[in-house]
Amino acid sequence: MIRNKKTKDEIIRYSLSRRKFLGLTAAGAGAAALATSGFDKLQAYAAEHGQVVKTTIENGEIYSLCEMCVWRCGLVAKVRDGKITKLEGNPNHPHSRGKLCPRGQAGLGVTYDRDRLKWPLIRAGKRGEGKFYKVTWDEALDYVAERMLHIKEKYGPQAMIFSTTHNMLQQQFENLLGAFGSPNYGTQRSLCFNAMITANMLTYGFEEPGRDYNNTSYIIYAGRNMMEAISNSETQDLVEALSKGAKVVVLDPRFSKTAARATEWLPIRPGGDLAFFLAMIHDIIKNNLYDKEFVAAHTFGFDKLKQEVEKYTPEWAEAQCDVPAATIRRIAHEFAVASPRAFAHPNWRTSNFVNSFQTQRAIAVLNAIIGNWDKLGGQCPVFGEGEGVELGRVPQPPYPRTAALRLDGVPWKHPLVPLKLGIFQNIRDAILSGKPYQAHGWFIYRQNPLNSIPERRKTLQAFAKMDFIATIDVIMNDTAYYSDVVLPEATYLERFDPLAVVEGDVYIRQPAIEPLFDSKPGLWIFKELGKRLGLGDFFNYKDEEDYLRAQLKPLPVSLEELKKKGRYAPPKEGDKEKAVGIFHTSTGKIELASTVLERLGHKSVPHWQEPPRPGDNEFYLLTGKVALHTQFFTQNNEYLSDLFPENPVWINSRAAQERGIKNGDKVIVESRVGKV
Ligand SMILES: Nc1nc2c(c(=O)[nH]1)N[C@H]1C(S)=C(S)[C@@H](COP(=O)(O)OP(=O)(O)OC[C@H]3O[C@@H](n4cnc5c(=O)[nH]c(N)nc54)[C@H](O)[C@@H]3O)O[C@H]1N2
Ligand SMILES: Nc1nc2c(c(=O)[nH]1)N[C@H]1C(S)=C(S)[C@@H](COP(=O)(O)OP(=O)(O)OC[C@H]3O[C@@H](n4cnc5c(=O)[nH]c(N)nc54)[C@H](O)[C@@H]3O)O[C@H]1N2
Ligand code: SF4
Ligand SMILES: [Mo]
Repeated sequence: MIRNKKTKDEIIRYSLSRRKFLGLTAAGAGAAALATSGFDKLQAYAAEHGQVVKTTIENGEIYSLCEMCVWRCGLVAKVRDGKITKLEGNPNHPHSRGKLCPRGQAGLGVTYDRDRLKWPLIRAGKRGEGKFYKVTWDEALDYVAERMLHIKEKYGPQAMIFSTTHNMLQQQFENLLGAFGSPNYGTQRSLCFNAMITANMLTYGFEEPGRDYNNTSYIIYAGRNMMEAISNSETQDLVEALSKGAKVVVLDPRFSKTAARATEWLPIRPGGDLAFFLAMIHDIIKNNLYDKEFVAAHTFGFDKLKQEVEKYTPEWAEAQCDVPAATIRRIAHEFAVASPRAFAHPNWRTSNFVNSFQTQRAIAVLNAIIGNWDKLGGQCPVFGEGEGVELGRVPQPPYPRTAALRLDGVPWKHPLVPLKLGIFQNIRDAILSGKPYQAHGWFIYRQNPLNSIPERRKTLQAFAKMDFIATIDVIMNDTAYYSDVVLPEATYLERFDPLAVVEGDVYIRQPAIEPLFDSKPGLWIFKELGKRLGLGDFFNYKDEEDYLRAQLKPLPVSLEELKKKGRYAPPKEGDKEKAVGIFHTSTGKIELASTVLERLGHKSVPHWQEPPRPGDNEFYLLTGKVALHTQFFTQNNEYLSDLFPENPVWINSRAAQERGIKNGDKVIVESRVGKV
């Protein structure tokens, strides 16, 4: 270790217990201190440490983008006397439409969190002991580069894993791994909606169809808790559709807030959705309720589908999913009659069960046979992420070629999974087995794999096999806590990021205040690290604004103008339909029977796969988002934690009664992989 020159008093100790700061304040200074703003507390803390909290902009309103979740709504930050006093929704951004959700409004709780990461840190004690040296950026970046180059030299670039969760800097992150020469890329998608994307790619030839909430009269959700797992604009769409009288059916084992607001809630057996949808398809075909003209003209493989679903009667499905056969028949009938002003939502958390992929295929196929494609109130073509405008690029050389296999088995074991999404949890298994080769380093940006990949113990074992782990974050999350180097990124209200293209328009994220403490924008961090890794040519921009100018080069808008308005909307050529209205499958049609699955030796049509069932005295453990938190990011946010401090476990009330468990009791939840 090169850090032994440091003196003892520069060591900072962290603790993993949540809300430590709030606890201390309450006990030490009482209610008066709690009433002061996050900013004042942070400033007092800075003064104690001889730091000045600098701000440049004194007063004004700044257009920027939220980062409290991956929906990235447009926001307006109000700045008074150098402090951000309030965040509001940008009326001109399609994701916010003038409104921020509670998490978005609580964004100041990140920027003005006294516990936020403030300085680069290098581990002082053992991994997971929580002791770090406070160091300079030069020291930290030199150290990261030295360790990464050492791994590259000794084991090859493929021994470094790079992982991140969807973000506006993804292109620079991919640049880093591409230039470094590693094929090992971990994203959150396989913990999130890989199954949905893969199923839609195979059925429609693109990632996710859009939905016309404005004109719909019937929506089926299966495990999409839209009222709590908020996608701001789509949640607004649902509220509107309900108020206009659309029927909303929610399949969820839990009585979620979406179930509570729905027209009809169907408590379904976990993992049973596939049976429900197969039976709907069976019933709609059997009763000739499908759109024959559309099926003949635009789909492929109907006869095979018909043959397969013959056996999936509603009575059969009832035994698999606990929804009564008569209910399935009624819903199938209502849905077909409402079509084409009807859709079954493709859902997001779709990587939970062994049959999730088949479930997603069944949903895609159900939508296709009722002919709701490109019809009012049905499914519709939309711009994919980043589509619609061609931005300029900072010039860079091509990436070095790599012959190494990917540790996640994509595509050599798993040819259907898109390369840019991968299978994150497989990387962990490969670290543990050392096959097909041993990884030695892990570079993590904006992600918390220690919490987000199921079976934390196993992830800790994988960490233990790493010679080196670096994390870039804004808080000391669990993963950072176990890292060797922690780099503090400036929060989203303090930095520029690469431009965002949403529905064919360009949006800017820009600082409302200067970065607090010694935090730095990601664009700066990647450039400085690239330089030290000998990869400077791949980060060929002077500073953040220079990067954005290169992106804007082909467009008739200046950075200054974009900063002022927050958005550039180029004139649209033709309509969206023209841009994305074709099916990019090998038959050019919606594939009810997938030619790709067939070619790879799989059954080509959706079919039943049995999910595991719990044994006696066992339960399914399901998770669901809550409206006031984002994943593992917001537990320390003073506004959100005050409103939602604990995450209780729910159990069916009859099952609870049988076990003598009362509301508010503490229970132990135990499984094969751990106990809480
Ligand atoms: N038990 C359980 N596990 C789950 C889920 C669940 O509901 N329950 N959900 C799954 C799903 S859907 C997903 S998408 C994954 C998510 O998995 P992860 O992405 O690993 O989880 P997050 O908590 O969203 O981690 C994001 C990290 O980004 C950091 N961050 C936020 N803003 C910034 C920034 O501006 N810069 C930097 N550098 N860092 C920032 C946050 O502090 C946080 O630590 O988890 C999956 N795993
Ligand atoms: N407030 C808030 N909003 C968020 C997020 C957040 O962390 N907080 N995260 C964002 C992200 S990354 C994502 S991916 C989306 C996720 O959006 P959703 O997919 O809607 O999220 P979840 O709440 O994980 O799961 C939805 C529901 O599925 C139910 N469920 C579990 N198993 C089954 C099953 O077998 N069948 C059926 N029918 N239902 C089942 C759960 O009870 C839960 O209510 O939310 C996004 N929005
Ligand atoms: S949905 Fe909420 S948290 Fe997510 S980006 Fe929009 S306002 Fe921010
Ligand atoms: Mo997600």
